[in-house]
Amino acid sequence: MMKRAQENGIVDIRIHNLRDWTTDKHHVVDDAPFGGGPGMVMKPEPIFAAVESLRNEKSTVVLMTPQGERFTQSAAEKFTRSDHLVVICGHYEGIDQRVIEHLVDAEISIGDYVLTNGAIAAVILVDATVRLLPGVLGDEQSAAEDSFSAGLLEAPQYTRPAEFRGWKVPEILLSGNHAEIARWRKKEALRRTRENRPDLLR
Ligand code: JFH
Repeated sequence: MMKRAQENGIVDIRIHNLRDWTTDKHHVVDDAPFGGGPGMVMKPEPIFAAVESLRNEKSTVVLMTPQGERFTQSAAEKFTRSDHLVVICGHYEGIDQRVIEHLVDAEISIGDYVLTNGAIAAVILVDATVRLLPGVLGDEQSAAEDSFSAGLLEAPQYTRPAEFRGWKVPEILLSGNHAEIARWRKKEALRRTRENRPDLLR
């Protein structure tokens, strides 16, 4: 999807290496934390140099971090309206706080688990954001978007054959009664949401 979007001129995705903005012989981007403790911290200078050379007046600078605000569909809808995203992907255990306070517009976490690095999280943010750009999705997809925004999980789906290994497709779906089908889907969507994601029902 991202490849096709790029080929169609809908989006331009570039990957940069922070080490290209270092000035020391060994291209060092990390250092030990002030105050002690385990792990290494990303140095501010290469990140400031990189972002200041890549951003423009319209850029939104995003930092992927487990400490960030949760990434949601509505966050993707906001980012897709941005003209230019600069996504900072760290390695190591942390990032100098001055980057967060003086360079970053949004600190984002994709979920409550710890990845090995920010690039893995960035792929998810970029995918969810790019697919919302006009021309990336077909019409069927855009309509399906409404159902997530409606705040419920989707109803189960079936395709041919109507019977597989003795397991039958719910008869209502073969009935042609569209009002009854809509009612069934609403009921199943609620049941699934209650079972898998009760938090969505508040
Ligand atoms: C990232 C990493 C931090 C230390 C929890 C308590 C102590 C390992 C850059 C985003 C989401 C990420 C994410 C994003 C960027 C980076 C690895 C960071 C610590 C962890 C250990 C480096 C992880 N949603 N999950 N993970 N790491 N912390």
